[in-house]
Amino acid sequence: LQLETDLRRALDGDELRLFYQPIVSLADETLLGYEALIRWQHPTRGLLPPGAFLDAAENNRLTSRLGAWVLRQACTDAAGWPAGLRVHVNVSARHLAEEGFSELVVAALDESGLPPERLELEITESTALFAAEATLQAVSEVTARGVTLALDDFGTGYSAITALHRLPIHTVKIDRSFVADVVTRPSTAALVQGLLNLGQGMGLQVIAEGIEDLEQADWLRRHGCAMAQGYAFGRPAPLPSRAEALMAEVLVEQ
Ligand code: G
Ligand code: G
Ligand code: MN
Ligand code: NA
Repeated sequence: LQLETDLRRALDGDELRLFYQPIVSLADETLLGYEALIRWQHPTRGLLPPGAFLDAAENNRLTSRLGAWVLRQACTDAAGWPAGLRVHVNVSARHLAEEGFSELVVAALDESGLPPERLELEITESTALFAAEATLQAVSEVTARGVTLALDDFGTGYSAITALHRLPIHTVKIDRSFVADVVTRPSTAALVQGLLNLGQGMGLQVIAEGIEDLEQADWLRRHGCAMAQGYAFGRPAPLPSRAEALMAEVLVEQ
């Protein structure tokens, strides 16, 4: 299989990239952190989105290699950011259930020097809902150290509310499909209001995803949503290289 061969080469070489999308406070638009989103800089096919290769990785037992690369790279990158900023890393259900997952997280934190409180792992509702004993164990080991968990795509799974009871969730991310219609569709507005109430009532952090315009941002702010992510605040993008960052500092100082 060409894709599999290519992916093995990508993992051995230097073809995978992490893009970062800002997560902001809706009250004042201050930067709170970034979500890491994987891309593959393929030598002939160009920059590939995760949909083009994550399933192939899962089916070829490359999940843990790919997941380990993402975790290590994200922790290393985030360790160089200003101290308040957190990093969100997407974790697949399969990787989370694999033996050695919690040891990997601990190693990524230790090697990078990133304080555990600055790492949030994003999982999907089905990951939480169908979590096996191994997953529950891995989660309790990493959360005991201070790493937090976010429930991604909240509201789209089979049973969002049950998922909240299965694992120690810290943050829920309201799926962008709801945000897209929140201003124009009263039934979606009611649904999002319900999700916000649920999150607040349970003492969870709530992030609205996929905010594309200021009307959506305004609606969410007025209805009590504290945090947001979306094209309106920044698209996923590579971090500036060290050289560019230094150059920017020099320019600011002058
Ligand atoms: O990055 P996009 O812009 O295309 O992301 C599409 C999907 O891929 C999202 O659901 C996101 O959660 C998932 N995804 C992005 N990066 C990673 C990653 O590093 N690991 C896993 N498991 N999923 C990821
Ligand atoms: O499932 P997850 O939330 O991890 O995926 C994030 C995905 O959402 C990525 O594919 C990212 O590129 C995409 N995304 C982020 N912000 C926006 C947005 O404002 N609009 C749309 N359409 N997609 C977004
Ligand atoms: Mn995510
Ligand atoms: Na999402």
